[in-house]
Amino acid sequence: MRAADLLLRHPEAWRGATRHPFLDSLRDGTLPQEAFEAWLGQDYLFVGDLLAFQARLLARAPRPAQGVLAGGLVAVEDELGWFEARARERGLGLAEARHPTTEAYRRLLDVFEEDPYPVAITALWALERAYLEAWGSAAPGHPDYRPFVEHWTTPEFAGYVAGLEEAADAALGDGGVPEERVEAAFLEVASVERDFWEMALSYAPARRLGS
Ligand code: MP5
Repeated sequence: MRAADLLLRHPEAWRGATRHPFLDSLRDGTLPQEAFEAWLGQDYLFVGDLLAFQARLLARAPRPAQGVLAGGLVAVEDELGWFEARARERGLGLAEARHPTTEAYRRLLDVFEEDPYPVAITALWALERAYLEAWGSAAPGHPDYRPFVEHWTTPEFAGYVAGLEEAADAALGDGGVPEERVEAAFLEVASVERDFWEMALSYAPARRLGS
């Protein structure tokens, strides 16, 4: 199996992860400000969790995959600084508590950490590929949100995702890991990615009701 086969086998799940009213309204500018803020705060927390996951994945990666994973680790630390700068510009704080969806994603990363390496590298590829496609669907983005659309649609980011796909293909090609587990991990990523968009949209009205 190759990583890209998973996209073809599960088009509906993948569509759920990469197309969403959150992204449509980000493109046309109708997104409620609070929904965007909710996403920003929660994604910052997610990226912190992802950094820890990537660091541990790098530690057990085979030699040919170390380059792409080491580059990704530096990029993700850089990205935390980028989030902090964007939040400062908007006058927002970032020290929010994890929403249950963000917490569920963190626990899923912990599960992948216990999985064999081919499962974990495929999961990392899937979650990065999801962001590449999701933000691509929001392009060019309303001017208020354009820096975010650009961040996940650059040729460099697409190149990184392609590098992860190569690493995943190499790992999957070695065999030795049950295909069902790889497939299940892919579907778990697709599902929690959809939940993440859903969380951001539902967070805003919920917070208004509570205030
Ligand atoms: C990514 C992300 C991509 N930032 N948030 C979610 C919920 N899924 C995937 O990771 P990165 O490091 O921002 O490219």
